[in-house]
Amino acid sequence: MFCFQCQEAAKGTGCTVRGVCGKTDNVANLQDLLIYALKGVSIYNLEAKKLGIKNEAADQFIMESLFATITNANFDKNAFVDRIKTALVLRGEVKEQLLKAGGKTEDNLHDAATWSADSVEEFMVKAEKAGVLSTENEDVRSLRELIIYGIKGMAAYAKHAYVLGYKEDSTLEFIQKALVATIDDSLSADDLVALTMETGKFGVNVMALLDKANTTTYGNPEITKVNIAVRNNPGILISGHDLKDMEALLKQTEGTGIDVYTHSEMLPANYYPAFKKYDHFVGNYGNAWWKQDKEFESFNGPILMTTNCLVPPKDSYKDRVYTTSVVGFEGLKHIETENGEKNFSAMIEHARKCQPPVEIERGEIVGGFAHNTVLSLADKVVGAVKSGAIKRFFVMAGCDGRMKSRDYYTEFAEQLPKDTVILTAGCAKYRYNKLELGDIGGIPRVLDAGQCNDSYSLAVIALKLKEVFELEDINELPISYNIAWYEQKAVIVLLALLYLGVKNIHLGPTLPAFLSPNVANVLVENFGIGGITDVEKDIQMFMGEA
Ligand code: FS2
Ligand code: SF4
Repeated sequence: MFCFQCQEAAKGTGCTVRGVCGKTDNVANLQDLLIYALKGVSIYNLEAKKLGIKNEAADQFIMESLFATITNANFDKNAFVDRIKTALVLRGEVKEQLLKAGGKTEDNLHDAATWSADSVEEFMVKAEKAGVLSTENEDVRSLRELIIYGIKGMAAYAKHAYVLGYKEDSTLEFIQKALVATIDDSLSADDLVALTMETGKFGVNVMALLDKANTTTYGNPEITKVNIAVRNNPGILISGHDLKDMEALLKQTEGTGIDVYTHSEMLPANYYPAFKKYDHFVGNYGNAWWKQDKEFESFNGPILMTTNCLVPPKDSYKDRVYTTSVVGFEGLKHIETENGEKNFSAMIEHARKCQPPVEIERGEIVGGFAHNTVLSLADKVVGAVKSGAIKRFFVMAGCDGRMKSRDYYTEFAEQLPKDTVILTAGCAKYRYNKLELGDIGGIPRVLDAGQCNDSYSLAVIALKLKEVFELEDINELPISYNIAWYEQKAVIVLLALLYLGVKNIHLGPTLPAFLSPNVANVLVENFGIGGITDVEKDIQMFMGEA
């Protein structure tokens, strides 16, 4: 195996024996082969699209399969074997549709479009040649993988919108175009840089679509005080990003005596008006994904993982973890969609036999500062900037992770001057959303927009401020970007920000292992991308004092 898609890549270069995330070499190889198979399906599907043939099953399968390969989403070898088999069947179906409609395929089709195998053993042999290292030139490899990781994040967001009935064919088509581009040897490094920017453009589109899907279905997030203590009933904990699963779980648990709590990236569900009507929706339990080994243990009740990030579960609570959608882990119970619905009754029965959660914290956290709320406070915010009460905003969105070096973000938040405001989204917030950082004239110093996809809100806010202050360039705003990344959704967020013209983004705790020195240079020279150093120095640099 060779995997370097996340921030925890071993030794800062790549995992080669077993993932730091817990992914086995077999699963890593099968994920590579699945991506390769998706490239083959896309070759035919794009040709078919030119003739007006729409294979929705193929579009959806490609989107979901990319999502399944995101860090910490699925560790189940069989899930990937099944997906590779399905990909090969779909590839054949699309090819047949294409040929039937009089379409042609190129004479020298890429191997991704023609290879076949039946057994797991053959898959394993093929996978060795289909992985990341099969691209020899390190700059081309770097750009290809940057694009692949961007479309993985894009596919995840597209899937969340899709389940709520929102989709954009142009995004699904772009994903396939990008897949095929990564096996096209005629593309130069410059072509791939241009495609990286286009990936950012579609990243903006997909985040806007998901924002529309979430807010149209569940209302605009409102300023909310979220309870972080517990009650004395058995509970179900729900984690991940899928708001439709949240809704279904709340509906099915209503009146059962079972309480519902959010974990990690599901915290922002507390901000949506549609979910506030449920009395048994108690609040948020715990912190970011990586603390689940302790927090799932003390929660005592069943846990539903709707998306990443799943940590390989400990035996002590393994029987209480349920997966759904693209999430998987051998031995865990998986809840399928049947006739468009998910049935959580097994989890509810399970919860009845469990003790209430052990209280690990008390109090409240405040959030719900997505674009609609912040823009409704625009006068106040603009007034505070004009009067000098707010000197600078810091976008500190992205991911949290278990590396000790991420303490930087807590210290950074603590040491920021008191006339600054943090704009956050994603699970990165857990590094500072429980600190007592106070407010500026009633505006809290940490404004949480929501999940990582709600980084879109932060971009909308920045664009609005640019308009209000009549600036030519988004970079003239008093906003600095100090973003923590971990997995591939952060990659699409980053590319989206670059596409919107944001410069001088600092990325940590380490720069991606998949950026070759030359590709990193392109990002530094064109966009001023930088890493992090130490808290004091970085604050001085951001505040223009160094
Ligand atoms: Fe956090 Fe994990 Fe949101 Fe990422 S819960 S690192 O998947 O997507 O942010
Ligand atoms: Fe390593 Fe990250 Fe890949 Fe897991 S996802 S194998 S930790 S680089």
